[in-house]
Amino acid sequence: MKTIYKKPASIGVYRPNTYCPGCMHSTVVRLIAEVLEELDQEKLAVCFSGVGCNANGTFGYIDIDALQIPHGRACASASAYKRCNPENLVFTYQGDGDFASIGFAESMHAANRGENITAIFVNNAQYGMTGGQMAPTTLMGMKTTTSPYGRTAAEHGYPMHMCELISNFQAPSFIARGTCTSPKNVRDTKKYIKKAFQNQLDGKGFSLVEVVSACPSNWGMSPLKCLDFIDETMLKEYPIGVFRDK
Ligand SMILES: Cc1ncc(C[n+]2csc(CCOP(=O)(O)OP(=O)(O)O)c2C)c(N)n1
Ligand code: SF4
Repeated sequence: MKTIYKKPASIGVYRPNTYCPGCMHSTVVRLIAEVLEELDQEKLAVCFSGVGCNANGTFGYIDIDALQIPHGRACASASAYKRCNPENLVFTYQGDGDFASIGFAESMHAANRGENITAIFVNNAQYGMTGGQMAPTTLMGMKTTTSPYGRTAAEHGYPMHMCELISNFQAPSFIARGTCTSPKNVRDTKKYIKKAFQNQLDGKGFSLVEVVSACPSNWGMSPLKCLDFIDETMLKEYPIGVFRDK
C-alpha cells in the first residue's frame, strides 16, 4: 500500500503526547515537526519553550534541541542564543500568558529589534497549565477562574492583539495569525510556520505566527464545541490572515 501521509520521524520518540483531548497545542507542535522535516532543519532547530502546557509539546515530545525558559523570557533568551549561534534555526513556542503577559516586554522588544528568530504564539485566551486564569487575550465577557463574572472593560481592560501591535514596528519580516479549526485552516497555519522559518533561514529578521487555539479543559467545552467557539466568536476578535510579508 502506498503511504500518502505519515507522522514526522521526530515526533513521539521519547514519550507520547500528553495534551488533553482536543487541545490544539498538539496540532501546532505536529505542524512544527512537519515543517522542520520538510526544511531538513530537525538537527539545527533549537526551541525556546515557554512555561505552561506549551512546553509539554516542544520539550521532549519532538526530538529536537529545546530549552525551557523562565516564564515570559523566551524571546530574550532566543535572541541571545541566535546572535551567538546564527547557524541554528531558533524559535520560541509560547502561550498567551507567556508571550503576551509576563513576557510582553521581551516579546515586543525582540520584535522591534528585528531579531532573526521566529515566535510561535499559541493564543488559547487564558492560562492553560495553571487552571484557566485570565490572560491579556481573554475575550470580553469570557469567564475564567480570575474573572468568574466575565471579563469587563472597567475591571480588566480590553483583549490585546499581539499581531496588530507588532505590525506597528518596522523591523518584523513576517506576521500572521492562523487557527486549526478546519483542514484549510491547518494547511494555512502550516504555510505560515514554513514561511516564518524560511524567512529566518534567509536572514530576514523577526517573524511571528499566532495560532488561535482551543483549551477544552479550561473552557469547559467539548473539543467539537471549541471549534465552533473559535470560528464563531474568537475569530471575530482575532481575525486570521497575513499581516506582514516582507
Ligand atoms: C515567574 C512565574 N510566574 C508564574 C508561574 C506559574 N505559571 C506556570 S505556567 C503558567 C501559565 C501558563 O499559561 P500560558 O503561558 O498561556 O501557557 P499554556 O499553559 O496555555 O500553554 C503560570 C502562570 C511561573 N512558572 N513562573
Ligand atoms: S489544560 Fe488546556 S492548554 Fe493545557 S493541555 Fe489541556 S487543553 Fe491543552
